[in-house]
Amino acid sequence: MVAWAPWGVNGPHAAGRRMAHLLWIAPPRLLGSILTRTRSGELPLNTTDRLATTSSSLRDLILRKLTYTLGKPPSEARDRDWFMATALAVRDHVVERFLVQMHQTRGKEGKHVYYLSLEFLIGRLLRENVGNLGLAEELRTALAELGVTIDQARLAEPDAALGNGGLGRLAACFLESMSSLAIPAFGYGIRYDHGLFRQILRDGWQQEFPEDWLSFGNPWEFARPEIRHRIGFGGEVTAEALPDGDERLRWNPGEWVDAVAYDTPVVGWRGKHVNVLRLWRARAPDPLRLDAFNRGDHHGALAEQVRAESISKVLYPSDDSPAGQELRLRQEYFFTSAALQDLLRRQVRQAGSVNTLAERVSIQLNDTHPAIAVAELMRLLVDEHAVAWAEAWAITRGAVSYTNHTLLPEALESWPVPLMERLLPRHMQIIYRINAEHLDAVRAAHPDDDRLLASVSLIGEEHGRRVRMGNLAFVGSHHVNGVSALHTDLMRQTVFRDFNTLFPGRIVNKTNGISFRRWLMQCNPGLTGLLVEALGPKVLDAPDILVQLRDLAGDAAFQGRFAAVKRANKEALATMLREQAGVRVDPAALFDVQIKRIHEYKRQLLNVLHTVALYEAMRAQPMRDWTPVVKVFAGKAAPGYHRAKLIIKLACDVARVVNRDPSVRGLLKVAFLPNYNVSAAEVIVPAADLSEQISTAGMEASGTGNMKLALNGALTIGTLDGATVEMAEHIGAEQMFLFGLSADEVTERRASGWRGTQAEATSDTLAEVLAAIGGGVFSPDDHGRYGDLVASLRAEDWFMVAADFDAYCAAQQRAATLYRDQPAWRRTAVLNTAGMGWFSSDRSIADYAREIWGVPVAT
Ligand code: 26W
Repeated sequence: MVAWAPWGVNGPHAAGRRMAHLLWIAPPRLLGSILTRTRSGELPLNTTDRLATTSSSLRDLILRKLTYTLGKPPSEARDRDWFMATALAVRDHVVERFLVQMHQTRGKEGKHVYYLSLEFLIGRLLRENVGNLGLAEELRTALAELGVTIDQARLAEPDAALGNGGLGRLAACFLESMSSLAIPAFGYGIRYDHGLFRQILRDGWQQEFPEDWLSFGNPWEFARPEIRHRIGFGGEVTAEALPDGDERLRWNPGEWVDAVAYDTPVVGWRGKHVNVLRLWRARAPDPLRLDAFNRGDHHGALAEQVRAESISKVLYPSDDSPAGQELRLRQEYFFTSAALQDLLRRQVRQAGSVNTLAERVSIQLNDTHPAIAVAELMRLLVDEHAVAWAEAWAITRGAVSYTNHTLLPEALESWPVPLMERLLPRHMQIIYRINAEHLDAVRAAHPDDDRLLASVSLIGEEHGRRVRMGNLAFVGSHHVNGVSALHTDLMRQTVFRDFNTLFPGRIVNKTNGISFRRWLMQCNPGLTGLLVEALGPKVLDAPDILVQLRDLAGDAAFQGRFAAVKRANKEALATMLREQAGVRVDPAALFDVQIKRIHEYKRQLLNVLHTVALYEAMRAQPMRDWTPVVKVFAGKAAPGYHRAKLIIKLACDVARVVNRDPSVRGLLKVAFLPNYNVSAAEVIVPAADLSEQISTAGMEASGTGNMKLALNGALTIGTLDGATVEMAEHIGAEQMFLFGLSADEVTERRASGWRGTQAEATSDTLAEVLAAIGGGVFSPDDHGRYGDLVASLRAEDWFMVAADFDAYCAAQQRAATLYRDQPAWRRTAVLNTAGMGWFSSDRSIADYAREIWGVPVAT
């Protein structure tokens, strides 16, 4: 068996094209009927009809898909058609595994995990599915025979961006890991027609355009029109007297929307297991009001449909900032209710009743976005399944757990009570009752502590009465977790301090991880091949053996091969920067990358200030022996986040000036790559030398880009924030360029009334940089453009950009110096990869499974 079959990179094959044409003229015999009727106990496939996994059978299957499903002859096929045909062929293999698995596990399904997330940032799936099925080599040959390269097909796949950033990408990595660990799981989310916007930079200003990932169809998904749940909104609650004198409350919604299921299979590593990502699409129960249409009211006839379907139209592009709109609440309730109705139906079908729900399912809430689940599950149990309140509460708390992903106060969701009362009147009653019982218990344990009651109440009174979704999620969960050790500690000390006292032990840590399949094996086949040669194929299944690389870190020959892989990846990135950012760079230079959402706390601005400082220094001493540096920026700003958009503009303004200035002799280049997404990351991550993880300490919950970059041999320049702290423990702090204030020091500074002018007074460099930017050196067309930005750094400096500036420049200096000693740099790069085994999302998921979900994991 081939242990590692990376994607080949071949040119187009003219001979193959001719062959494809001949094959098309004489299409291969249709497979017999593949599926037989499945009664329980019967194998769902005729063994004689099982798909073969040879390259020729794959070739025939692709050709058949092209011909009969897409209706195209090979001579007419475009790259997109080859992608579709290939994906459909690969999907058949996925389905086959799924059916066999269903047969094997029927009746002995273990506890199921349900991962509820408003975002799944999936990216492309072809390479992942092919890689996990072990079909890469066969597919390469199959496509070559058809005259197509695997990359032609691969690059034609749209990038599914149903998420904003870290939280959504984490959900995608977690799903893949759950399949890889054979944990029975469903992902539940929304099938947005339009994912995250396409970013275009016009003269350095971000502009947003709708993204249309479904316009040519999605070959991975199965529409399930028969799986549909009714979701209510508005209306009123009525009381119905029961014969025993009790009353039963009934919600009569004023409006209905249907949630229709679309299933995407998620294949685990080595095709071990297939789970399903079930995304809901909103449909109006009645597509058309025919009476209105016939009256000539054509808009009115469609109004309900438009209103209903707007729920799954578009992803909110907010990241760490409140969305606030009613539509967002409708989205959250829509998918949460659909998910819960769906899993309850499965529970009743399999177990006969809802009573054993907590033993049979684990419901993980990805942030507070699905937190309404606590009230909705209560409603379904009490109102629809006639479970007594106390028992329903025990079931709910036994089944639900919640992950917090941010401490930023402006990102903690809360909904105005009047909006909730209008949209979800029954839920509001339920929340009041949960709150009353919760506060009674608190009062009993802590009499006369009004501050405590106000702090842990589910209703906040600060900005009008609002339902605090974090508090609702907390009381309704058996475990609440943070996403890095530091973040979890800060949760205990800050947002959930009082809850932590009331419910000691409920808050646990689950440090994030990344899928090594996507973020090493698929995006960096060169490095993967080298690792397999050095450590054996076991490294593909047991990433902890990466530590053995430490023995090779000083080996000149190994270093040389490691560096050669990096060099090839840098050449690929250089091509992308030329084509997409219009910047020519030298692949020998130090590639210093910062790729993530643009946000003040992530401090792209600090990086830009350093860029300006370096530029000024190079101009002052042009003939010094400078380390050549390429600064790569990529990331999107929330459309309404003006400061973030201004920071993008500044990076572009600086790039324009620096890249054109002959006095720096090309030793400093700056590129802002537009439209950052998962696919761009797959090119940038393997090519980076230096990874910027420079958030204000205490503000980045975890970070996962930090992990991707270090795994691929980038050295980190960073603050002790999020999971970077734990990376330093695993890699060794001396192998990183750590700098700046700690989280505690940031808190102290803020409390002490820190001002950026204090830093400016002691740093000539900072003073010069601020003067240049503020004075319009980079904005000759608009001298005042950066006046406010610079003023905010001189004043409160909330994000400690001025405060950390000198320490950051010193760390940059250390990096530039080390880069000149290539053997030392390479040794450090190898040690970085060696220390990253623990950051696999398989490890994260195994921790969730054992410590939160109570699900067995095969190890
Ligand atoms: C209500 C507005 C809103 C929007 C997005 C609030 C919160 C969010 C997310 C929680 C922001 C987010 O993506 N957080 C990131 O989650 C990653 C996965 O855990 C972490 O690695 C990042 O540090 C964290 O910023």
